[in-house]
Amino acid sequence: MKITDAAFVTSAVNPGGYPPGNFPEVAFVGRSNVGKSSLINKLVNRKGLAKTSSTPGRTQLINFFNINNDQFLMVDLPGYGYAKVPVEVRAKWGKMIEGYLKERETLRGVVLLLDSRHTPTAQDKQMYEWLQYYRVPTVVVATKVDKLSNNQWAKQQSVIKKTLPLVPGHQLVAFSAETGRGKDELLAVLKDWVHSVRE
Ligand SMILES: Nc1nc2c(ncn2[C@@H]2O[C@H](COP(=O)(O)OP(=O)(O)OP(=O)(O)O)[C@@H](O)[C@H]2O)c(=O)[nH]1
Ligand SMILES: [Mg+2]
Repeated sequence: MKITDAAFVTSAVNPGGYPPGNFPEVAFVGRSNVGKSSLINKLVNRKGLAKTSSTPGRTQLINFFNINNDQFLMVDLPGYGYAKVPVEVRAKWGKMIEGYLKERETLRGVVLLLDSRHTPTAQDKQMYEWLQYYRVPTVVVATKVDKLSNNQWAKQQSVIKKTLPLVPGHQLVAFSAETGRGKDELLAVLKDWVHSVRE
């Protein structure tokens, strides 16, 4: 799939703020600072489209982007698991993410991002289980893989597969927003989803 155009649509905190569900959607979820916004920017070749930051917890809203003039929408969900955020704010984020994933009828698939250097957290595991429970098509992406040697990545790959644990049939894509590794592989998955019909 070739992405020729990407434009910010709107930000929302609840379903009332979502844009009309007229197009297929692909959402990106993962803990704060894992690289969601950087990945979206790399996929669409636009450095500043989704705001990135070295300060965790930057994306606090659900951000919708229109891809290829109404072909589909990409949805940048707020990052979970940032410890320094007050409990009530964290609960609100959880609700925001869950509300979106559960209710959005045009959702065709979710990209779950994990940091390639770390063992998946309890929240990562929970999110992954939850996606399976609701039968949302899922691809797991290990981000920042440029920070690992091939050897280290080989090790981490088995740690991630074992810890989640990764379901047979689910892909684990090594990704780097720095080098572009994994971009074509991920775009191929998105293409299938956009052309799919969910039960
Ligand atoms: N080396 C390297 N750094 C990355 C990569 N992806 C993201 N980063 C860095 O990681 C930090 C967080 O990236 P973001 O894309 O803002 O992460 P996010 O998941 O959107 O974070 P929140 O919006 O806070 O949830 C930034 O400093 C990025 O430059 C990558 O592939 N390689
Ligand atoms: Mg972000």
